[in-house]
Amino acid sequence: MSGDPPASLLRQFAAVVGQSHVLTGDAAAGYAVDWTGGFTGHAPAVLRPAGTAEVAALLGLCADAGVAVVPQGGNTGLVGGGVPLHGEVVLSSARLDRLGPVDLDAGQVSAGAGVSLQQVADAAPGLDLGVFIASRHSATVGGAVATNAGGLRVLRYGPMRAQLRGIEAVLSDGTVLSHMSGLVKDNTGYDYPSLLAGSEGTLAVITAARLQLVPRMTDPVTVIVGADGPADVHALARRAVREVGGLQSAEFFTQAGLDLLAEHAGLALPLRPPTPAYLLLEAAGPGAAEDLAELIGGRPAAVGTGAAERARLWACRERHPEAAGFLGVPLKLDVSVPAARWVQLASKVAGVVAEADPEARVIIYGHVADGNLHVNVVPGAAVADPAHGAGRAVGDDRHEDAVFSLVASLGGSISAEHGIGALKARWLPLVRSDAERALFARVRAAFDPAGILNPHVLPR
Ligand code: 2HG
Ligand code: ZN
Repeated sequence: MSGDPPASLLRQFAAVVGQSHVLTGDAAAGYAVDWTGGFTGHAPAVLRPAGTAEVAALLGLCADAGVAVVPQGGNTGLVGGGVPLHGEVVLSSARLDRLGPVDLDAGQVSAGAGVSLQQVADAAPGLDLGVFIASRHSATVGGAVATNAGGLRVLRYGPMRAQLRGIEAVLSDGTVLSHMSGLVKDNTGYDYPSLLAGSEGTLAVITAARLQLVPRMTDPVTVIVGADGPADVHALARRAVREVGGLQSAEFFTQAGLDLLAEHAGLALPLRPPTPAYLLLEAAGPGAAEDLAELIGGRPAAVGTGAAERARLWACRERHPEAAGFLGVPLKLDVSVPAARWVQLASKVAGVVAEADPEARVIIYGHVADGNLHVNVVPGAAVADPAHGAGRAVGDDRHEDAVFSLVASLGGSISAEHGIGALKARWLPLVRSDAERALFARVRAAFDPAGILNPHVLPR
């Protein structure tokens, strides 16, 4: 169906969720734009179901009417995957907010799709959620599973998929799938919860997840070590992974990003004099402080053990997603390469962007131990076009072409942890073969024969 849903369909939606949970007009506008301002669409209606049965009823109505649906959680995504860019109806998980009691025997909890990651992390005093991302206060369980969110502790606990012990989800024909018993060992057929992790809302609407929790850190120590550049950072991070038993995080950023944060956000620099690059390490448990001290040796370093000091050091890394935004609307590229090629990627990426657009500004940072680099690009003023959301002329793909070609030549991925969304769909053939994409399409058709779930995310 093209155009906005007819009034009769809106009345049917209201009969399921109640009139006050069918938002239209100004009330729906906030759901149509992402937080970077890079993706703006139009939400003809935002539906706020209170439970799985209501999700099933709504999807049944949408499938019958051929109305496309974009599931939306905390709207903290970075690739336009949760925004109605083509006038889709938004299915908000805001009211799927039930957090179950923690199962202390299994160290697990069941959480509705709309529960925030921070609420899961706070569910029991001695336990924590293994996935730790800067947007954790807004990002939701459903969105984090659907995008297989990564973040700052992947080297220790893996991404969201690794925390998943079960799922509840609704197919586009209204069928409810539920496998929430949380068994650690369960070889009884296809592992569809894993398949839904990273499916970006294209296969089913996730309504709840069973999550494995991890022990809460004890006696954490955070350090920022000064380094000469990517090669130095990478070598030190590799040693940290081997030599620091309680290592939780190994994060890279540069002085260029810090300078922007210092100038525009008043951030205090961690080291004086500054160095070109930095490695933030966090470790916990017995021996963490000693292991880190041995690793650092005589290098310049700032060390934090108390909550306030650690927060001050973490701000230097966690606020990096904002840094490029002070220069314009950033293009957020999230790439990874095999470990042995990370230095090449981090050293060359600004150069390939400069060849394509000499006035572009590039800020890099990321999860060095995962081979993951975030490349935030603010295109040069010469190509800025305020009419186009990303601050670029329509059809100007030079920046993505430059970065993704470099990544592909290094055997890497054009999305390490943010997903393909709308932003990267065009480049998927660079890293996934015809046979793979044909299989994706068959899987998708099996889950969503009506073709209504996030139809513009990942090519069909
Ligand atoms: C991070 O690691 C997030 O801070 C966001 O993945 C990265 O904004 C970005 O590009
Ligand atoms: Zn990241």
